[in-house]
Amino acid sequence: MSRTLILVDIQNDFCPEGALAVPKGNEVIPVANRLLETKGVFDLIIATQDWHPADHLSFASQHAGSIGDVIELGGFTQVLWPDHCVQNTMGAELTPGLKKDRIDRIIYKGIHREIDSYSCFFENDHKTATGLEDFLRLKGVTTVFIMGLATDYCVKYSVLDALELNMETVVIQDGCRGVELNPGDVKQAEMEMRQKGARFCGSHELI
Ligand code: VGL
Ligand code: ZN
Repeated sequence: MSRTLILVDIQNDFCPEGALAVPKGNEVIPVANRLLETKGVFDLIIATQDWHPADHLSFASQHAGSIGDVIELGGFTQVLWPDHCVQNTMGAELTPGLKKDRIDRIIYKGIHREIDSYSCFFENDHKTATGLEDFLRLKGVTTVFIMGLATDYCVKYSVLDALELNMETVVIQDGCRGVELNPGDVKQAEMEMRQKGARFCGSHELI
């Protein structure tokens, strides 16, 4: 049985000084590295990258609105973000501190201008697949461990989709940090993931 780790969006723009800095986002790097360096913990490692065109419609710069505003986009609610994770820029790169040599597969998301994609399985229309589900099915994966950035967006939606896809889903809690546009968002996200069936663990329990 393969143990699969999904590292969500551990990219420069989500770390301190990045364009969409997640408070203490850099603190997940040593957690990831410890799991990657310890032999036998995981045998399949996926990393995702938020990967937007420069004119992505989740960017406040493409609208009259301000950062943090909520608009309607293609029939779905959309938070407006600062320009971030633009394809082929430094901000979109995995953080240099991350031990990348053990990553088996990168999944890019948010690549279409018209629709955002928080989940690493489906875009926000809940239809367009990123290819991750097919890849995991092909590998016979039924359990996924998920950690990364940000707890209240991409981690949360990835976890909820994994559960909907009937995968056993474990959140590595100390390997996640949240944006917290509103105070309490992380707690709320954790509660929602738990209610839908996610299990939580600490990275130390896996090593
Ligand atoms: C994310 C907001 C916008 C994330 C990505 O990775 O959680 N959040 N794009
Ligand atoms: Zn994004």
